[in-house]
Amino acid sequence: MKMLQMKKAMSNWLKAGMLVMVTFFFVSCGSQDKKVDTSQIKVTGSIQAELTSPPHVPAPVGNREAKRVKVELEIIEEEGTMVDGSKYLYWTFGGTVPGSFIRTRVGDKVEFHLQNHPDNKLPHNIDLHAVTGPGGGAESSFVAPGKEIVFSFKTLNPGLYVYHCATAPVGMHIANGMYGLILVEPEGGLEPVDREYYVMQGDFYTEGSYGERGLQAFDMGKAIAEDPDYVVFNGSVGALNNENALQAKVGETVRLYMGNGGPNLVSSFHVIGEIFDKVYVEGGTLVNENIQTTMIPAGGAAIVEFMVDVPGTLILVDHSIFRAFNKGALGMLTVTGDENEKIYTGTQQEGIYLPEGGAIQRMPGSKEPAQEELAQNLDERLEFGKDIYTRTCAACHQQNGEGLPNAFPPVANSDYLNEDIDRAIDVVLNGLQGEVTVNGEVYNSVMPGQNLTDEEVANVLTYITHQWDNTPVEVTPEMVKAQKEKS
Ligand code: HEC
Ligand SMILES: [Cu+2]
Repeated sequence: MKMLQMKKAMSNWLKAGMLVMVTFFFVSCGSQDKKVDTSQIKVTGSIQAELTSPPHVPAPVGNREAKRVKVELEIIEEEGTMVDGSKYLYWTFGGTVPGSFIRTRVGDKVEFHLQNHPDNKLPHNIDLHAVTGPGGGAESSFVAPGKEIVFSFKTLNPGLYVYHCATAPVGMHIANGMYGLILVEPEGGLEPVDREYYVMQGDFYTEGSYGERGLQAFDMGKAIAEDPDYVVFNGSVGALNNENALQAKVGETVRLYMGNGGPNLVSSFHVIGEIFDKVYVEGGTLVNENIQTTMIPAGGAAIVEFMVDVPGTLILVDHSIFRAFNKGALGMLTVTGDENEKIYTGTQQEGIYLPEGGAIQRMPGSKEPAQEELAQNLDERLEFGKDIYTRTCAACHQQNGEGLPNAFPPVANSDYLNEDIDRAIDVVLNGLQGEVTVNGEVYNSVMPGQNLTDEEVANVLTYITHQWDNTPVEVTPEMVKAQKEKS
C-alpha cells in the first residue's frame, strides 16, 4: 500500500515534470521562432543617404536609430571603356557599374527618388531585392527621361541585396550595367572591420569578340545563348587591377560586399591567396567559416570577410577560370606590410597571374571582323598596337617587353626580332616552337599562333619595334599578307 502510494506519487511527479519540460520546450522554441516584428521599429528623424561609387561603401550605420532615409539616385546612359580600345554604351544607376552603393539599417523608411537624366534615351525603373512590395519597387518606379519618381519602403530584413532595372527587355537593361547593391544592416550594425569594399560581377555581350576595337553594340543573340565576351568585376576589364587595386595592410580585416548582377552567369567567387574567415552566405544571416570559394547567384550577393596576414597581391577571380584569364573576371587586392615567415615563406615573383585576353591560346584562324577600325597613320598604328600588346602579348612577354627568365624571351632589345622582320611576322601569325636563341639565351618553349587579323599583327609589330631600343619598322597589313602567302 505504501509502495503503491509512493509509485503513484512518483508517477504524478513525473507527469508533472514532463508537463513542465514539454511546456518549457514549446515556449522556448516558440520564442525562438517568433521573429521580431521589424515593421514596428520606430522611425525617428530623417537623413540624406550617402551614396558611393564602387569600390567604396558609405560609412557604417553603427548603432543609430531607424530613420527616414532619403535616397536620390540618377540613371545615366553613357559611353565607357570595356577594355583598352573597346567602348560600350553603359546604362547606369549613378554613373557607374555597378550602381551607387546604398546603406541602410533594418527598420529604416527609405524615401526613394529615382531620376532619369534628361539626355537619356529610354525609360527605366528599379527593383530592389530589399523591398517587400510589388516588383520590389519596379511597379511604382517607371520613369521617363527628364523625370523623377518617388516611392518609399520599410527595410524589414537585414542583409545584402541586389537592385536592378526591370524595364523590358529586362535582360538587356541588366546586361547594359543596370544593377547595384543595397545593404540593410541589423540592429546595432555589423561588426566593425578595418576595410570595406564593394565589388560586383557582371557578364557582357558585344557584337565584336573580346578586345575588338571601337564602340561595341549589345548582342541580344549572344545574351540569349548566355555566351558572354566579357565577364568582369565593376563594369570593365581591369577595373580593380594595378593602380586601381583594392588596398589593405598586413593585420587588417577586410570585408567585401560582393554582388553578382548577371544577367546570366553564376559566380564561383574566390580570392587567390586567401581563405574567407567568414561568409554571410547569399548575403543573409547565416555565417559560414573557412571558405575557399563561395557561390554567388545571378541577382544575389555575399559578404566575405578575411584578415590579411602577409604582404602581396591577392587576386579576386571567378574560379570558372577561363572567365578570369580570358574574359576579364580578375581583380587585385594589394596588401602591404611586413613579411610573416611563420605564415608564408617564399620568393615573390610578379606577373604570374595576369589577364591573358581573349585573342590568345586559340588556334590560328582567319578572323576578319566586319567593321574593324583601321589605323590611318603611324601614330594610330602605335596606339592600336599597344592595346593589342597589353591584351595579348604582355601575359607572356611582360608589359615592359623583358619576358621572364627561362620561360618567355624578351621582345625588348631583341636581336632575334630585329634581325628579320618577316620572320617576326611569321612568329606572330603561326607561333613558334623549338630552340631559339634571343640575346645569347636559349629558349625552348612554345608560343601559340595568335588569332589576330593582318591589321592587328601589323599594329602590334609596329608597336614593339618602336619600343625598348628595337629597330623601328612600320609593319603594314600588306607586308603581313605577303608573308602569309610566302609561308
Ligand atoms: C603564351 C605565351 C606567349 C604569348 C601570348 C606571346 N608569345 Fe611570343 N613567344 C613566346 C615564347 C615561349 C616564345 C619562344 C618560343 C620558343 O622557344 O620557340 C616567343 C617568341 C616570340 C618572338 C621571337 C623571339 C623574341 O623574343 O624576339 C617574338 C618576336 C614574339 N614572341 C612576339 C610576340 C608578340 C608580338 C605577341 C603578341 C601578339 C606574342 N609574342 C605573344 C610566348 C608567347
Ligand atoms: Cu533600365
